[in-house]
Amino acid sequence: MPDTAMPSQSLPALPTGLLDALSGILGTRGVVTDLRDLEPHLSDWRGLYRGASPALIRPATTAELSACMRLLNAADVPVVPQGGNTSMVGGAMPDESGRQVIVSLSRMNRIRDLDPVDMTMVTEAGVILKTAQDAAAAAGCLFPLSLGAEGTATIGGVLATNAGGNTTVRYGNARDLMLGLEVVLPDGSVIEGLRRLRKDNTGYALRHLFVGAEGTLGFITAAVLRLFPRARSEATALCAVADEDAALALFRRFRDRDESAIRAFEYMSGQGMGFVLRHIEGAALPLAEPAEHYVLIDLASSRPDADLRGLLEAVLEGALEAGEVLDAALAESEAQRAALWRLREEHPEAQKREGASVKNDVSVPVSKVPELIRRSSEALRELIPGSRPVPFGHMGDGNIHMNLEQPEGMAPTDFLARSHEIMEAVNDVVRDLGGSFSAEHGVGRLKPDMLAAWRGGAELATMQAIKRALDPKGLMNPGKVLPA
Ligand code: FAD
Ligand code: 2HG
Ligand code: ZN
Repeated sequence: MPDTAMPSQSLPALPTGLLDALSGILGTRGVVTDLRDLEPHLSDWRGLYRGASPALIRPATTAELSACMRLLNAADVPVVPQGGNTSMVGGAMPDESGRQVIVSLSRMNRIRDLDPVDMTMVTEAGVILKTAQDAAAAAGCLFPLSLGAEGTATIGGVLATNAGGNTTVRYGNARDLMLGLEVVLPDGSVIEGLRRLRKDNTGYALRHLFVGAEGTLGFITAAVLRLFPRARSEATALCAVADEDAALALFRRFRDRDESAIRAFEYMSGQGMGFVLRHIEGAALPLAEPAEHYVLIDLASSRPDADLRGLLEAVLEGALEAGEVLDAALAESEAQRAALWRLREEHPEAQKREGASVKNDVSVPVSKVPELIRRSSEALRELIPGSRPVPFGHMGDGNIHMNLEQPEGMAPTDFLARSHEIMEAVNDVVRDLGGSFSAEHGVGRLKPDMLAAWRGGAELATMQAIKRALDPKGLMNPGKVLPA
């Protein structure tokens, strides 16, 4: 559970000569030991953890990382991979022991290749997600993974967490966008799997082991990513809908009419939208009046003549007549489209500004989303009177952020002390609906106990056997994902 231990003030010694040996491989630029420079790497975006570390190393090539890992592994030094440090579950945090070396691949930030015929892009792990999107766009293609942290999160990080985001409903998770991987194992050996093949049934698909492993099995150093045709037609709308069932009914209307046109289908509650309007500068609701439930619909097609505006209007007209949609604003320009998306993407920041919150990144079958929202909200309000449920997220793929904001006036520490109960209240509903306690953010340092409870028996035993086989000394991102 969240903790707030302070970092050790004096730098704990690594084995004698190790820092010099690492500097010998990386140069002085590649080894950071100054506390001021380490500082941003010792706490996480949510402010749940504060760790300590003797050093952060920054290899510039796969060979350098491999050489460093040979040394560190031989010296029994635990390591923590860190990308953009946007993890929502403390996955990239060192613990408080002051023994864990942070490894950042931020200098491995080259796009090695982009091929618009194969529709592939080979990027190093330190490439920022937005940079990868922009490179694809510059070549007339699309790299579709899209999430609020895309200006900071890295390709290594999004693959290591199997990130989802806004476009999963159409393009799948990060895993589905990956064809090949280059990986440095804990002992320094390198899996050279940068194949760009659509078909490759040659033994175990090792690349998939490292996607979603959250840095517990090895380092992802580079990846072959899939590209897609860029959008040539787009249409976006924000709708006020009658209730959760109406939101689902609207999704089905679009799916029945043209599933291939749906790029994103996001749900937001009146509560969350209220926080955005209160805390985010320039945010404005383009509807006549506030509602209890909203949906953001984003349609896209690579066909220049796809009449998405017509599709949007036709479906919304039917839904208005049926009383499912109460009001709608259709983007008339790129600026309006961006403004609508901003109302959705600022939800995490607005919630943070409102006060303390507990996140529940859960998924259920799409048909159960309305029930999930209703039952969890009720359970949470009952658990902590005055608390404010803030469900929002990727309704089209069944992943709702079933978050809870503290009651107004309650001390944040008193509220956060109940994090475990809050998460379990939601998990009880999720379990009943056949869902998962972590849809896209992963397990990290926050939820290994849940993994034990939800994935026990042969499933957990197999995960532990894989961990032992690849990392027998338990030095790769210790304390993350698997229960102690
Ligand atoms: P980090 O946070 O640095 O690390 C994440 C994990 O990956 C850690 O366990 C780390 O050890 C490991 N890791 C990092 N790099 C490597 C590597 N090269 N090799 C092996 N392991 C590595 N997530 C979603 O899925 N969908 C969203 O919509 C979404 N929205 C977000 C919005 C905001 C505002 C924020 C702050 C976060 C959001 N996230 C979302 C969570 C987060 O952005 C993702 O988990 C992202 O994939 C993490 O990338 P990163 O580079 O920051 O990785
Ligand atoms: C999103 O969808 C992210 O915006 C963050 O996954 C969700 O803040 C959250 O709980
Ligand atoms: Zn999300």
